[in-house]
Amino acid sequence: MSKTVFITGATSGIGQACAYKFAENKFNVIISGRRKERLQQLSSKLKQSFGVDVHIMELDVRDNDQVKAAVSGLPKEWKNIDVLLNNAGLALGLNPFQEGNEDDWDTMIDTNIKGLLYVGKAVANLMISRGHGHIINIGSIAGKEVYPKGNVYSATKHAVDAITKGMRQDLLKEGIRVTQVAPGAVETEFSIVRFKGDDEKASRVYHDYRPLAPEDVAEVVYFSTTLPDHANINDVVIMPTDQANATNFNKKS
Ligand code: NDP
Ligand code: 8X3
Repeated sequence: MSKTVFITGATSGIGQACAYKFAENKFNVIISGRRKERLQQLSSKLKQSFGVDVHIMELDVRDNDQVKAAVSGLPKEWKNIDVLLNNAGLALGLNPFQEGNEDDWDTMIDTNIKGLLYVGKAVANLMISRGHGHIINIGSIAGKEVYPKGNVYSATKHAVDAITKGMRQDLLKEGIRVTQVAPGAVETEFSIVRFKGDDEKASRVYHDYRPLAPEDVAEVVYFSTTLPDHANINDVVIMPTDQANATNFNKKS
């Protein structure tokens, strides 16, 4: 029988690459995000290329009422979720703390922490009723270290690190595996979002060294689901070979 993966933030970057990877491996896929047109395009591509079933969930993870309604309103066959990928997230701004934009702080906290909690709880309860499941949270090297001007984004990813550990302990008796995948620099729309559409500033983040591609992260995420049920990868930090830690890059010039 086919397995089902539920991916938040599937309209771009790491989430989208994971949707392809799981579909290629014959998982049926629940794809969610706010941009409906992108979800529709992705759905058509996944069905066409891999012959899997796809369920579109237009969802803003910050809205707990929306999350509860979307998860409880899933058609019966889609409630058998084997893997949840809590991926939706963003950074907004790169400012010293004292110059931080409070609205950006709220959005990062609401998305990266509260959104992950809302979706995580709703889906964990479906998994508990089946005594089976795997939750994978996308953290970051920014959840392991703090870099200048990373302040609040880094705090949200440290929260993901802590929540992942907490989930693993509380779900221990429920047959649910919990994994964190924490990447370094990945070239996606992340920096375009962070710099609010300033493409030039965004492209400088990935200039002069080789960053990860979202497909590299998808390899690790998918691999973590292929271990036998009795084995779990707790935590993976995946970095570009050209990046030693949050701030140290092998730039050519
Ligand atoms: P992208 O900007 O390419 O993708 C972000 C995804 O998150 C989009 O699909 C977006 O969908 C979704 N998203 C954002 N806000 C919301 C929301 N409120 N509700 C639902 N979905 C939302 O960036 P990445 O692929 O790089 O980011 C994915 C994850 O990886 C994030 O958690 C990020 O923090 C993390 N990460 C990224 C790294 C990098 O260097 N790129 C490194 C380490 C971690 P939509 O806009 O359609 O809602
Ligand atoms: C994204 C990686 O280092 O730009 O989480 O914050 S970083």
